[in-house]
Amino acid sequence: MTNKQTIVSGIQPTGRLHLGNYLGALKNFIKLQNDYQCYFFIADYHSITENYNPKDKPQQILNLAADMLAAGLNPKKCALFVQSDIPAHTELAWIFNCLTPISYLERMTQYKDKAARQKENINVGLFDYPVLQAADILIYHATAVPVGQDQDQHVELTRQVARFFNNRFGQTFTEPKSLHTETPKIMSLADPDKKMSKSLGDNHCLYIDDEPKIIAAKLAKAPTDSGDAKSAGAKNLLTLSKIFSSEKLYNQYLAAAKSGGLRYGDLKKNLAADIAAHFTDYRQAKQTLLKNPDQIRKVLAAGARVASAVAKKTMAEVREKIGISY
Ligand code: AQP
Repeated sequence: MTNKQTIVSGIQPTGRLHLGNYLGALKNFIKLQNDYQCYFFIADYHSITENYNPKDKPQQILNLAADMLAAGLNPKKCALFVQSDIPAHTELAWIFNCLTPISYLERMTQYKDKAARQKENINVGLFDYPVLQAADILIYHATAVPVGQDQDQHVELTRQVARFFNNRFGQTFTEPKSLHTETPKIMSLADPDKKMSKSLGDNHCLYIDDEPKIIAAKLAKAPTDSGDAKSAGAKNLLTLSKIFSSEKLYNQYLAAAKSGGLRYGDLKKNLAADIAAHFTDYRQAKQTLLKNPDQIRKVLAAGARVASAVAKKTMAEVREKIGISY
């Protein structure tokens, strides 16, 4: 047993990871695994609330696991597993469903956005997604959840669900808080007033496995301004430069912007090279991992064993408290 605090977070296997997913979440997972008891999962049950092809899903799951490992998650330091391998998540979600008012879910902005995007498939799962997310988190008694800013409303709901349960059945769950990086909301390249999201399209996202040439081409097209870095697009590029460029270069850009003479052509070229260099080792490690999918499956199975032991213990307590243990 350890005295470390627990954190939980998941990423959906819905496609390639972009800089928003990396800078808002995964980069933090890699840092936090050294200090926390960590449960990181591939949120396959969440991902089926959107339109998808079942033939693609197994590879999407393996790809995401390869991404997370290649970027720096160490299976000796964290439990990395697939959500559906721990059926207790969905079991607990059902119990939470019976405590959560529909009106709370109707307020969720992500649900409203996604429902508007997939009008032909506004399914109950999409609506109930935050309750499953509450179960994902609370089942491990997490005290914190490393996520991007877009997930704050869901983490707040998780706290409310914990309260509903504790008030009705006695103190059981801890109320967790969001943990943000210094970049909790990376904006789209093509439309910097919007959050970088896969669903906006490839030209909006820099994927962490994009080849250097593609990174340069995408950045070259990103909208900016006359040189004072007051526009959302220029601010987004400076945010990226703060992370990926040398301090000296970043300070030069800031000084140039102050005098209204920031040359975005240079910034974009240097930034593209710095981002490509940052992910070189990751890209190679991912290719190596994908050549051995059985190794990835072994890591996921080991992670599931660790998660399952904790989840089972929580469920035994929950069943007892809600009165279905006979
Ligand atoms: N733009 C972003 N900036 C910072 N953090 C972000 N996250 C997502 N976009 C940004 C964080 O990434 C983690 C994984 O999120 P997810 O699996 O739920 O992916 P997502 O939010 O579905 O990613 P997309 O690209 O936005 O997908 P679509 O377009 O399908 O909705 C989370 O911690 C999230 O906060």
